[in-house]
Amino acid sequence: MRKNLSLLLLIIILSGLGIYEQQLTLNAQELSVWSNIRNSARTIDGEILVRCDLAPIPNSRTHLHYFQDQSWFEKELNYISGITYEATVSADPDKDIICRYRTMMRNDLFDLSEIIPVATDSLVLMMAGYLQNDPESPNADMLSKVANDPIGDIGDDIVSDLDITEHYFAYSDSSLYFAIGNDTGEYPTGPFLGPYNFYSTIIINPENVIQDSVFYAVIYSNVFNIITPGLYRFAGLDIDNLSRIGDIDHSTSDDLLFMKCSIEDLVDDDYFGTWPNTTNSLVLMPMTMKVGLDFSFDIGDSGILSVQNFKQYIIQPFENSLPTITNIRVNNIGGQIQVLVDYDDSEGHFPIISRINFDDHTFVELVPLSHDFHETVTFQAIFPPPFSYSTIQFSDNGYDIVEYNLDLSNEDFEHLSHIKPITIYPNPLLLSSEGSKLNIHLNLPSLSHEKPEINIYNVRGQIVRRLAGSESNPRVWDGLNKYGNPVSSGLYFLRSERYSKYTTEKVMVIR
Ligand SMILES: [Ca+2]
Ligand SMILES: [Ca+2]
Repeated sequence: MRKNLSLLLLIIILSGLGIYEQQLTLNAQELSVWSNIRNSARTIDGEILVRCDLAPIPNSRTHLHYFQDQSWFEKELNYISGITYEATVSADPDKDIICRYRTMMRNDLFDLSEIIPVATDSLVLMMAGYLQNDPESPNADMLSKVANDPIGDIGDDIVSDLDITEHYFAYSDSSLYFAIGNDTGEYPTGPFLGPYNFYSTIIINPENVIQDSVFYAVIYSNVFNIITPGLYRFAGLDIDNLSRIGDIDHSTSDDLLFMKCSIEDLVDDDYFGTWPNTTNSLVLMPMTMKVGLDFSFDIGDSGILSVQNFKQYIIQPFENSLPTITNIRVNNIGGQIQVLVDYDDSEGHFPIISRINFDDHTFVELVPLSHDFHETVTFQAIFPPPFSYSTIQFSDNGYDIVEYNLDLSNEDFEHLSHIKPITIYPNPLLLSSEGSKLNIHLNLPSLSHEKPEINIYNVRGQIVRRLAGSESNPRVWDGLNKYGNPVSSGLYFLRSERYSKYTTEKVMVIR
């Protein structure tokens, strides 16, 4: 069965969209496993926080890699909220930082058995390493590592020169760079009369249906003058349908074999399909082959399959202007106070600090309603009355604060302070009737994760019963004390703590 790779690639991308639609405004230009990549300004500690929204792919693991001082560094991601993850990179204010994400997942997408007889259990999705200067001979540190490969995973009749141990990839504006490591660190092409060693990386346009099993490969080999190092088009693993479509540069250093081909040679080939394609990606797999004098192909070893996304994220840390806040709106929604503000930052920085501080030293977070910080982003906070004079604070670097006064004490909102934080019914509570219970509504902000305990006191100030913090609204008191016995008739107090403030409501119990 032939598979349309582009369709499968879209499935993975779309698998993340259900969640996006609920939480965020989707940026159609940025359909990807890693979307809304954004960073803060440089902090006083010389660090930059980098966030992205990750499509929820089962059995996957994602890291952030960044390029600094001619090397790539790998960072773990920390969970922030929703589908947002964060990593911290150290930043020299004078140097660009190239960032890329790499996701390792189970391969549920590609079945290449039609064209290449190898198992592809795992898959790497990564933003390809980008080389700004199109270097003649890059070193391994400049290329982005795709993966290691086990030693010894080759057949008995395969020489260890063909045992792949690691592989790399990168691109510049005009070239593709490949590197393969093997078990010996040497890359002989084989004896004069064969069998011959082929070192290659297979290249597939995932959005071009694999018509007639066409794929491409950079190959380092030497079979007389018939198959020389170059960029080739295959139509199945068959020498008769092998066409040389471009030259490659090749070299050996750091025990690695480097190959470099022209992007133009590849994408201008008649069978290649459209470039750039919709997902801006190529599928790669390093492969070694043993080729007989009769031109029979045997697979030597293969490395992990990867989808290389030609998307770059480059941070320029040397400039910063502070964000501006406009259009502050305060609304009464169902007895809660909703504050909306519009946030703009000229460098597209997301804020490290975004909150409303109250005069009693408590605060609520302002939460962004979208994640594309190159546009205006509206932030929202919802919190319960009572309210007072307060300040809105934003900072894109954690120490330069942009501050606005928020005066909530005007008459438009005076009535809000009369809304009871706790409402109860029935009151009085007649315990003598069958199944009678007290329903307790906490008028909590919808965005709050706070689940306060409600304590019930008698008139002597003793705790009669604790109602644990829970999501359920209303909470219910069955008129029993903590020992499970019905309380006696009289006045009781319900008390709860929110935002460090106590609120109290009275209930009369009649038996
Ligand atoms: Ca291997
Ligand atoms: Ca800024």
